[in-house]
Amino acid sequence: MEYTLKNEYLNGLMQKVIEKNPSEPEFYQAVHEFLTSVEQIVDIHPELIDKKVLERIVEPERTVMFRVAWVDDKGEIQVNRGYRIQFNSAIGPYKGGIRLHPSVNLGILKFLGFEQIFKNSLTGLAMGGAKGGSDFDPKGKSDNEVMSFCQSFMRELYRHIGPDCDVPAGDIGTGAREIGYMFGQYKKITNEFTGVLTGKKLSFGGSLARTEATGYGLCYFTNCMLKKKGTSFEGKTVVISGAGNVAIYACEKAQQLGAKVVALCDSTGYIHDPDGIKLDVVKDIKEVRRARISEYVKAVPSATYKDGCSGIWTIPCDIALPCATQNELNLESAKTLVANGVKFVAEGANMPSTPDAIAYFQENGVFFAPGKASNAGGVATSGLEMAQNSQRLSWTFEEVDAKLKGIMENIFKNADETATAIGHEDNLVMGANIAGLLRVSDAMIAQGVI
Ligand code: NDP
Ligand code: 2IT
Repeated sequence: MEYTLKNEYLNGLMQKVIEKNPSEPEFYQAVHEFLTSVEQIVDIHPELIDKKVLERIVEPERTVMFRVAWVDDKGEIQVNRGYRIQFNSAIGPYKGGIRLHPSVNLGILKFLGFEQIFKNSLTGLAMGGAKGGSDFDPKGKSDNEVMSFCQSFMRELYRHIGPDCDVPAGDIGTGAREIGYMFGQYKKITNEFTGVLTGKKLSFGGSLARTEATGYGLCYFTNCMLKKKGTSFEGKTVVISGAGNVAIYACEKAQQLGAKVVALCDSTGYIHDPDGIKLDVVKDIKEVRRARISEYVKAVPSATYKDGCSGIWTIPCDIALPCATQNELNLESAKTLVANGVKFVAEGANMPSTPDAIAYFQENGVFFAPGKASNAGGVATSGLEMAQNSQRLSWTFEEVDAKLKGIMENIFKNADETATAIGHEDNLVMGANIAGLLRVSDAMIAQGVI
């Protein structure tokens, strides 16, 4: 892929990013998409160049990399690498998830941390951008091994985070179990019970609706897109990739709003249930037993299972919600989806669609939403968890859910109006990047050269 831009200055900046960050293709992809949007406004916002906002924003404020040694159930020592990228704190303490997956590397976490800056800005809350993680694979590990890893990970991370400094949370491979072990270790070392992590269990400071928030928020956002086009979820056929936290609760809310969700997948394959996914079966497989999605057909014999993930995009649908991982939906899949009549694509995962897939959607009348806008409900509700922790209060499910819905509707309005204002109506990629950036750039300039 060539990462060029028409604007000479922005093109030079892009080439500098490539030179300074060797072998980080996902980071280049995220920066390139961002600069392509910024290209639309550099003339009317000369401060972005004069004050070197763009040069500064592509450079993380701090990157921590560390050894994570732990002992497995056989008594053998294992060594993983841990990371925390504290990308930007202009509008609030660093905030973002922790990914535990064997594919994790510096470039992937930098793309995630970079996008988190604009996502968090769009929520309207006071949160800067960060991301962390490790190449540790929780799959197939015992609870004891996961605890051993999480404790070792936190033995180093604790010195870099804090409730007013950096507040990590879940992401791929990190759910309530991992957050619990990390929280316990942080508390043990610091002797402080604070809201230093979000996504905690309810018994020690977690927020109601945080588990559901990313998936529900994605559907609230998609609902705004549907509404703009004079329609709704009612009676629509939906395909959702993934079968993790985001996918499960996107499925739940889409069903509540009257849609029929016909497919889900995990990294081994996908299930197709033309009668509509039975979510209680999926929750039992994924949340209780931590098993493979292929188990679904044992409980629902009328459904089918196929190996491989990309086949899920060959299933005809009106709405596609990619909720698994980056670059899972490529140009070929985009063409198949369009040929089969898809009209709306909203990203639950971070950067799941390749750039050529996004361009294809936009050129073929598909209303497309980028993850940094449509999946912001998770981190927004993390922000609400932080607020509750600071007050030492818990809000009801209904209160949190209503705030989440309001935030998602605001994000849609902001991204949509920004896109229209620059002459690119319905281009939510541009709208989200620019609306997210302007708040951060205003704060960065006001705070001087730091
Ligand atoms: P989970 O770990 O709960 O689930 C991830 C799902 O995606 C699993 O079904 C997993 O399958 C599948 N998956 C992961 N990696 C791959 C891969 N390389 N190829 C194919 N399938 C894969 O994670 P989440 O649901 O929390 O996260 C999903 C996406 O949503 C990520 O992009 C994440 O960054 C993003 N996100 C998450 C938020 C949150 O609050 N949790 C908030 C905003 C965005 P398997 O089990 O087989 O690995
Ligand atoms: O990508 C994301 O926004 C998340 N994984 C959630 C981060 C958070 O701090 O809740």
